[in-house]
Amino acid sequence: MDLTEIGVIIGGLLLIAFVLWYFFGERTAVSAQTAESGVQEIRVTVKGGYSPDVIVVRQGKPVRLDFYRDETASCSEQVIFGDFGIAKHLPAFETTPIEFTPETPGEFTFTCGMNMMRGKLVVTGV
Ligand SMILES: [Cu+2]
Repeated sequence: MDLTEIGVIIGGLLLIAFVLWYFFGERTAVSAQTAESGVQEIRVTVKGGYSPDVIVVRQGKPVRLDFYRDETASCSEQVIFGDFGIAKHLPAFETTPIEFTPETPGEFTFTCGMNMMRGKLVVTGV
């Protein structure tokens, strides 16, 4: 391996790092953890936004998103997963589970009832 090849490899790695940073760096993409029951679980804190606001799950396995609403601001009292036909009321300072099984890979936006707060569910293929 000569210096040129090493340079190309390093350049390629830097490019990959840059692409990852560009698309994911600003937001926090977090993968759901699969419990023993086989359910992909993740806790989402609702406070002026969703944290994490990018959630990665696998296709074809049940998902449970535990939304903990850590505020009383009316903006966040509802969460809507339009692609899954889900609209749920989130009582303040309580955890509300939202359960479904994503059958198709893709990116699905979820929002508050006013479409102001946004998050993204990324469903990856098997
Ligand atoms: Cu809102």
